[in-house]
Amino acid sequence: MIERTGRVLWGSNNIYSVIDTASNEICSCRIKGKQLKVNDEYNILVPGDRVLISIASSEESGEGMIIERLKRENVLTRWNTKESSPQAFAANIDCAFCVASPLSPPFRPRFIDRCLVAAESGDVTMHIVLNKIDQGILSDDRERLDVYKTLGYRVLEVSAQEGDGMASLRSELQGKFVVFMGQSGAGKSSLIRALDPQAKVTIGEISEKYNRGRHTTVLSRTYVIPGLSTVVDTPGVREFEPAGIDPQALAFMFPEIRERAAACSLYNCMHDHEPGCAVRDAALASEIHHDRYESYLRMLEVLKLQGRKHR
Ligand SMILES: Nc1nc2c(ncn2[C@@H]2O[C@H](COP(=O)(O)OP(=O)(O)OP(=O)(O)O)[C@@H](O)[C@H]2O)c(=O)[nH]1
Ligand SMILES: [Mg+2]
Ligand SMILES: [Zn+2]
Repeated sequence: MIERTGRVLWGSNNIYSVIDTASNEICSCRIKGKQLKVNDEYNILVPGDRVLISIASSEESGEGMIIERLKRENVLTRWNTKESSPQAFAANIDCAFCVASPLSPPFRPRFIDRCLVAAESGDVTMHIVLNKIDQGILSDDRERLDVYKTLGYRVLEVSAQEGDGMASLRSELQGKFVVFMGQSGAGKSSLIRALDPQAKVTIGEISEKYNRGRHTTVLSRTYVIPGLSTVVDTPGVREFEPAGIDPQALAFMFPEIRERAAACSLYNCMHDHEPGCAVRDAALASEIHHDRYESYLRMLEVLKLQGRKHR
């Protein structure tokens, strides 16, 4: 038996595709018995997880055993509504890209806000990719994108179809292990195809009736793009809820609310309705964009509810 370290690319039914750190070879591995002691987690291993594997030294089987999951540097988690519990979906990420589109599916800044909060809480750097710029962009959405830029988030405007902006996306990806996430139909898989025409990736259509994607990608798959980067393509979702965040800490996941929350002198303030709250005052004075504050308020309610459901 030889022990080595590797990185999980994807997995299902206890068969994981793991890339060997030393050789860069991809092998399939199983979790050995009950050795992997990570309790109370919906997903024990997610794309990006670093693992200790042992591979039989004989030539016959290329299959390895996963013995241990190594400590995560960061993790992206969402709330699994069906299970009423937090669900990790990627770990040890250099950065994540929240992929959105301007018209079909429509631009939804609240959705982006929730992704950004999940990233902040999991210690992941997140950039915003507005794909399909060939469809044009409405002025309200332009304003909202500018707010993200002012807050320090990187916004890339691209078209997987026409190729606009793809060079800057490429340079952002260079040498990294990244995740594409976002609404179904925004074009996550299309971007991967545009970056690597050889990638065996399935692309779906936009439902005309509902103007949204058809959930074409159903399982996270990871694409090693030669000479560029490793990209986890995640299934698009209709709704995204961050998970595992103490409602009291939520204010610190919004860069523009953070400082005001720290300066708020009210005891145990949730920064939502309390008179004299520094955050609320800043929102009333439009120093915080009203729609971002609205995002904060809505997420606060959702997190309070999660806390009651998750035991
Ligand atoms: N006009 C335009 N359409 C695009 C562009 N990129 C992707 N599309 C279309 O958008 C649709 C959805 O693309 P996908 O790549 O399957 O979207 P996805 O985000 O992977 O969706 P899920 O797998 O369901 O999460 C397809 O019909 C693509 O052809 C673009 O840059 N411009
Ligand atoms: Mg897809
Ligand atoms: Zn306050």
